Amino acid sequence: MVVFKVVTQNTKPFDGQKPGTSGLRKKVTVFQQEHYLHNFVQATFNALPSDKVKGSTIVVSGDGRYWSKDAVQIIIKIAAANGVKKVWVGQDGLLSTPAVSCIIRDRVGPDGEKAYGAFILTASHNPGGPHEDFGIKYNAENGGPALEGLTDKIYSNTKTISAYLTTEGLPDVDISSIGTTTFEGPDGAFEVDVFSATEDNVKLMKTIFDFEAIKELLANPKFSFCYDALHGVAGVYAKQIFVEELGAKESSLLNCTPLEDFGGGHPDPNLTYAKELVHTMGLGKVPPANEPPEFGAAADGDADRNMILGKRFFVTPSDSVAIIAANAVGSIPYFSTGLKGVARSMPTSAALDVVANKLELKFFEVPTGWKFFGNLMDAGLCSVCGEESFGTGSDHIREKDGIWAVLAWLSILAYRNKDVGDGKLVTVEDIVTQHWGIYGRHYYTRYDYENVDADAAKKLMAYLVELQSTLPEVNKLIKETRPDVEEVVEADEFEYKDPVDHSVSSHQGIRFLFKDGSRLVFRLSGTGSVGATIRLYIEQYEADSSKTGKASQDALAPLVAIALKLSKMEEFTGRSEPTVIT
Ligand code: VG1
Ligand code: CO
Repeated sequence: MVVFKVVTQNTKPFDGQKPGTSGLRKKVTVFQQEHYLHNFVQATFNALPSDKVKGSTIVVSGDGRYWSKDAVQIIIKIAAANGVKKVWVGQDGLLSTPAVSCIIRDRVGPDGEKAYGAFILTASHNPGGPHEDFGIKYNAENGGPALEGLTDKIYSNTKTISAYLTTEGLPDVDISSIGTTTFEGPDGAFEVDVFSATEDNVKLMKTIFDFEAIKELLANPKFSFCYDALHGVAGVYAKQIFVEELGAKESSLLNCTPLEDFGGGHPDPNLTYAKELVHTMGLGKVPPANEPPEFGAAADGDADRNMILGKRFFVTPSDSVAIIAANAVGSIPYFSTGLKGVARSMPTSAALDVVANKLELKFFEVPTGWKFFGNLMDAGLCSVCGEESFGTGSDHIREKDGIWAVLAWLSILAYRNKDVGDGKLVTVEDIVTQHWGIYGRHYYTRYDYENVDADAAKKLMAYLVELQSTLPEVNKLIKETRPDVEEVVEADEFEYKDPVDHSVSSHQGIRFLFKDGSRLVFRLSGTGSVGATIRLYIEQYEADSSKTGKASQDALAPLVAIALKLSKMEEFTGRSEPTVIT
């Protein structure tokens, strides 16, 4: 058996190893600097209680982006040196973010062991490749992203780190085939266990959804299905679940082979970046050669996001979570006893609020980032939650779950069509328009200004905060720009007090709240790797069901004009157009 030693390697702190909304994301070239990843991993181990780390099992895997395989080997060695007894790795180093969450919570190893935490190697929806992004985040024992208390500790450790532990004599481990490799370290055996990326996840999905009902829907000749993994890790799960388990045609999968550079694209499931799917579904500029499928969906690089499309129809993520919540009971066996509560991130539209109100469900509004849902779910306060950024999920795990969202929609469609017989199929569009008829419609859009000069972005945000203290000024400007828009009645920076652990998160987005319930929200992204990204969220509620059929850009045009005027967007950033509109 291979015997290894533990050695101490001196190092110096790197600037800027502060985890953002979802982990540390930087250019690959930054991560490739000697000691860079090592420092962050050691800083994480130092932030965890050492008695928990010693003898523990840790998961290491990710979305398969460029440099992941090197990173897996580096982390295996640092883990071994820090007293970890077992490292679990998905085959080829691949595990989706939701699958990691599932594995931490549900997987029991051959020796009865459970995982204590995970390093997830992903920069999610950011592009990959030698000159693009890499990322790492730590997930805790509940399967969810590390909370701010822990990420603050990690960051503070990165600023003072002077040495890390690694091994001498421990070779790179073969992660391409399933099986366990055992080594001998100073504290005894150290094991690396490579296992199927999909097995535990499929098992869990089968306990949540009625696979037979979905199978029947997919087999209905009137129904057609299409899924685009944008060359991210979702492809691995899509093949197993949609094709192998549910009988979808192999040809219904687009870009389902994971690639280190995602084929050169942005693995971001929205109308701008999921080009092929958007075209196939009849939502592109040029009509497709074939009749579009009834249902289409896409995922991001690490498969925690989802975009849901009907034939020539886009479902906004804010509507999607509201519709899933409204239809869960009945359509999805996991929710047969009802929902414990629902939650959304602050910039997500209030469509979910209206459902919660009508169905008398507990409701929570949290800051942007999935980590904020974890405490609510652990406390049994929330079953379904979502973000406007194409994230939807439930308390079956502690991450958003792209495949789960697709299965949820297929379940709703299957349920609505169970007695369709020779009749007309109930479509995605039907479900959404019926929903608007009952609950009203939240017109919604998000403007992203990517890679803006960081200083300019900060100045714009500071200017907006200042503006908030002079509402009469703001309302005067509104009157001058669009007299048809109601006045702003409240303006603040969103602050969240966690109802479970009472921790407070401040400066979570600048809000302008209008008399009729419309909202403008401004935030700086916490997931970019260079410069700054300004996000502008615009929302307007229409309760009158005769007015819910407008084109969203028309309905929102007055508010967009006001947002750009108020923020002096072009003046500060030099941008006359956003990079992405969703
Ligand atoms: C973005 C989204 C946020 C999401 C986060 C991580 O963060 O707005 O809703 O939770 O990405 O998603 P930001 O700070 O850039 O706005 V993922 O799929 O990139 O892990
Ligand atoms: Co993601």
